[in-house]
Amino acid sequence: MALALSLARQGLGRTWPNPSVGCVLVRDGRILARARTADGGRPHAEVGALAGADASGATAYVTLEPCAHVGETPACADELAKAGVARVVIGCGDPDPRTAGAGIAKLMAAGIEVETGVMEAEARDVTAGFLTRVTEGRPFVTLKLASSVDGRIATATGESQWITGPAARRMVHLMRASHDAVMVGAGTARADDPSLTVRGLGIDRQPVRVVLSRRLDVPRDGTLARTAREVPVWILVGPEADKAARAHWTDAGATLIDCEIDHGQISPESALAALGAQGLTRVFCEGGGALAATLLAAGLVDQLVTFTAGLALGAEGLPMIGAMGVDRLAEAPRYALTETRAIGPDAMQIWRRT
Ligand code: AOF
Ligand code: ZN
Repeated sequence: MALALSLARQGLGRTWPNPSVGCVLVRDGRILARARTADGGRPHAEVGALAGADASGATAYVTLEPCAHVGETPACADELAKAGVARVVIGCGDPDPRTAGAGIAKLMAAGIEVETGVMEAEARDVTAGFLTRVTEGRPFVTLKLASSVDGRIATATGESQWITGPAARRMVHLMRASHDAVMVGAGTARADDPSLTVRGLGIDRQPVRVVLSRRLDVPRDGTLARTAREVPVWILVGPEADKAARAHWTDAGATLIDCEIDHGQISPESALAALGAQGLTRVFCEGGGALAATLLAAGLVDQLVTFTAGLALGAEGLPMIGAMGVDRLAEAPRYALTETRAIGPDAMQIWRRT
């Protein structure tokens, strides 16, 4: 199962709208075949592994309950049975209503021995994006924050490059690659003219680039506009986005998605629901401070990744998170530390919503 999980991890950011699943076939203590869900979501992991070996009498280790539905690919539960697999060991259940226990039932009906809940916490963790999309209708959200020790992201004059070192920035690119999309607010798109792509890692599949811009006031001659045909750009807009801007961005190759407005800004719930409806399972939010505050205040951040550099910028520096309207501690979303690590001269910490 640990091997199946590591296979599944390798597919993160590459299989949406489907989960990245790992499958290992074993017989007499020997590994016969292994596979993960293919890029784009098909074929499924089990089908990939079964293609590589005669699996009769084998045990299949799968991170997610095998699917029960016949779609563009056959049902994995049926395929495992057809191949004569004797035993299936499952990490976590698949909440997709087409499966949700029906995969296990099919296996058992075929006389296969089934064991569930093996390394379940790890399996749920690698499948978190898909689980969140199916059960909550939105993608799993990771918020990245990079700041000085005193939580500043720029000096008072706006200088921000670079607060963290090259190793931390490289880690950010690695994290972008394990998400389906990278998301920023319009302010960041205007201030930084970011490319939001994964660079320097030899990765061939880029995450979708998502910008929230109520008025669609993202520079039309910027990097995103210039490259929208190479790597997808999706802009979440409000009703006041004007016709000319819409036409410009559509012509440039961007996809515009209309969202609801709440308290004068794009409703974060409606934005994430729209992204979930498009099939995204894992979104990596890189700010800015206003979007970070909105998402945090709405309780829509599942995981925080913080990079902290060893310098202090003082109270006049720009804070990394905007106003959240928190009056009482109990109103603030609480996170628990799951990992802490030195990355070059900086600290990286990963926090999970409690
Ligand atoms: C598996 N193994 O590797 C994956 C599964 O649209 P389809 O037909 O490809 O089915 C997608 C559904 O299959 C998806 O919603 C989820 O329930 C399941 N994903 N299942 O047995 C896999 N990726
Ligand atoms: Zn399947």
